[in-house]
Amino acid sequence: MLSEPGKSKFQIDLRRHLRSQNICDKLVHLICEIAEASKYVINAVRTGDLGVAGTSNLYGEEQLALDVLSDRIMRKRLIHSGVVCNIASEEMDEIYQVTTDSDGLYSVAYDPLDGSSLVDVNLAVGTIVSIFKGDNLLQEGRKQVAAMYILYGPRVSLVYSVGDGVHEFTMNQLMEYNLTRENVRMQRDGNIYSPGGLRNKYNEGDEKFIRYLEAKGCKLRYSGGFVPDINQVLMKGKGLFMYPALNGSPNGKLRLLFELNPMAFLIEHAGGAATNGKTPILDLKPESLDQRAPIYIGCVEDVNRAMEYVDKA
Ligand code: P6P
Repeated sequence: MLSEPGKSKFQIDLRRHLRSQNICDKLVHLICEIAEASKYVINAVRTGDLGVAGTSNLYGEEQLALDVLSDRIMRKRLIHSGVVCNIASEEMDEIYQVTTDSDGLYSVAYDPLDGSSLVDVNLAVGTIVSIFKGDNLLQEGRKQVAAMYILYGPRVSLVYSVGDGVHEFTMNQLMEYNLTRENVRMQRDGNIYSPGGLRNKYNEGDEKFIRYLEAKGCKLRYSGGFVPDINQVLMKGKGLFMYPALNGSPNGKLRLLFELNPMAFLIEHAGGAATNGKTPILDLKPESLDQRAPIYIGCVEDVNRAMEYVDKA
């Protein structure tokens, strides 16, 4: 617990907390720059055009104006940070090389506004960020040096880990991020489940698992936004989010680099687990930027139980 004489932990800002984490100044600067960029993304979410951009992303999905604007905000901030050599975005077709000299620099993969289609019905959305040392973004997620998300909900919160606990900051009236939860921990077992995708496209094992959860008395909590749905499981410390393989979509929907790796890093460092049904997410070797994978993520017992049902299928 980070304590400062005369200061409640709630007055500890993001930079001060990062400096207590025994990481290099460049990584402190990078995470703070991403936090600064989020303030412009918030403005875009609250006031930006809700229409389509007339373009599509590397998955062939139609981009919204907010996707393109949020991506430009993030990319510009990272390019000018002075500590980034390569950038990959869910909204860009290929890696953006900032500099060929990667010595002491970082590579960043991000989803600038995950769930952007939810903004026009005023549901919570978020920015998801994965950070590696050096120039290689196609590494196993376990090699990330940091992961974070910013959740644009009724309150704006920033959650990060550099491998030493998971910590939440909440934005105050001055748009400063102050510590609100330190060393967030998952329980072994839970009573919330968040099933992504269409149930009528679930495989037999997944459908049986859902029926087991319902028989156990678990509460269904699903918003359709990966960031708020994961944040709920993480901050309550209970339950499981799943987006399984679907009939017709053997790898599910969610993206390994931009969504699954950072969230799996955070959940594991909070004492939880994340797998694709057979292998820990963080041990999957990405073969391409647009790789997808099924995911079961949350409490260790719930994830293990899911594997029992999936294995029997
Ligand atoms: P479905 C949003 O589009 C997203 O990528 C994630 O944020 C979310 O978990 C998932 O898709 C929702 O997908 O098929 O349930 O609408």
